[in-house]
Amino acid sequence: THKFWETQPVGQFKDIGNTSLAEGPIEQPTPLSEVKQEPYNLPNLYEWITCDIDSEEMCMEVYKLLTNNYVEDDENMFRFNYSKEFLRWALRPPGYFKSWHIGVRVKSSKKLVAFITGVPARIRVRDDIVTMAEINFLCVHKKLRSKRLAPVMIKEVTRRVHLENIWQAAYTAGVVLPTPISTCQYWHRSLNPKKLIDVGFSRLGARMTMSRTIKLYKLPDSTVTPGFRQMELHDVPAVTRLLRNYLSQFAVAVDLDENDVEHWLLPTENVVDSYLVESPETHEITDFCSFYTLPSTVLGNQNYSTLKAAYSYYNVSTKTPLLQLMNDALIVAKRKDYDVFNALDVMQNETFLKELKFGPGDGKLHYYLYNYRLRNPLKPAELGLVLL
Ligand code: MYA
Ligand code: JJ1
Repeated sequence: THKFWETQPVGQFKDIGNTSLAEGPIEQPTPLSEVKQEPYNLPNLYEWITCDIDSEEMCMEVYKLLTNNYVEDDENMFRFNYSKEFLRWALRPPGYFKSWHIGVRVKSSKKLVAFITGVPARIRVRDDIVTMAEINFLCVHKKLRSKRLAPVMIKEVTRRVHLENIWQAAYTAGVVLPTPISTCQYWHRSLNPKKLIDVGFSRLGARMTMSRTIKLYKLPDSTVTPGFRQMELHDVPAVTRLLRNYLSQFAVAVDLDENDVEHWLLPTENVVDSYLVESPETHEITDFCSFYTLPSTVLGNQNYSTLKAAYSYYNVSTKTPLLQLMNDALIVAKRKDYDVFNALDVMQNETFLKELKFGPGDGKLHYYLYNYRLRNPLKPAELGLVLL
């Protein structure tokens, strides 16, 4: 019942728990000369393009395709609205390949109707560091759904990844496919409860009034941790050391060097925010927290058109209790006018979610690896990886 996924080198449902299968690559690499040199065939009306995301026009076309056709919640009330600046950041990390930013146009009208991307990343799986593609932003225009275009997009990105001599990938999806390495829960912390209720993102709890709800979620105006400040360029070496040491405890985690940290974690307005704690005495960097900005379009509401959401990214505590660090993150997000702070139950997030008044959402996020088998699924707390 997964006609496409059954043909791919991914963990199959029938193999779950089969201890005779070793962990690691499912298929061996082939010589590059044996990788198909021409793109896969598209239905005749369509053509492949490589997107130049640096170009303002191209970036705008991608932005519009995603704004109108990308991921929605299960009741179609909200749709992810990644900004152009965010897309440029997400798609141009150190060592990125332009050839992995793939679009499909209608030949006659030149209209962009589908998109898929990859970016390179080193992912550590237990003791092995594997160069992978992180696949994201798979999107087919609403009017072209269920025509089996997605499998062609996936095969084409796979071919272009293989051409760079990379043979594994990591991706997340809201749908169940063969076979998740882990299934995570979304949690939400209201910052602007009145608006969240007005747009249908959350509901007034039982025996709760609006004023009691507003009081429940109130936060102080300023952060409490001495030495808490924005990350700056000169912090990159210290933050890299802190993060690498922290991420070493997880079964699957991203492997970040200083270049990666500069790209992924140095603050970029309305894209990514990072804060750290510099000890007022020793000037040591002891703690770190970060979130990225991903608004959602509110579909069909009279009063509001967008929801401003912060998504927990990478957080490390060595001196400041994680609870206090994340409470400071909530305080800055509130001060910056975010409506909600979202987090997955990855890494050590379980330890603060309930206490800081996050509630479970109706969405789950499944994590996947391509051409790499794990014998058993992981607990979310064993994941040190957040995809955008
Ligand atoms: S996850 C975000 C995905 N995007 C959205 O949800 C946006 C809104 N939806 C759409 O645009 C369409 O519904 C999409 C499917 C494009 C998702 N991941 O063309 P179809 C399988 C993987 O008739 P459509 C993200 O971006 C489905 O099971 N496969 O369907 C990560 C079926 O196969 P099978 C998916 O609805 C993406 C087939 O597609 C997904 O018109 C990672 C049906 O195709 C999904 N999210 O289009 C991609 N949804 O029959 C994999 C459906 O077997 C990367 N399908 O069940 C793999 C690694 C590649 C690189 C490897 C390198 C070595
Ligand atoms: O945002 C999500 N759910 C919200 C809105 C639900 C609206 C009706 N369906 C939600 N709100 C409850 C909040 C409440 C606040 C007070 C405390 C209790 C909780 O649950 C969900 C996540 O929960 N988001 C989605 O469904 C979007 C898609 C998620 C899959 C993403 C796939 C990503 C692609 C990867 O590259």
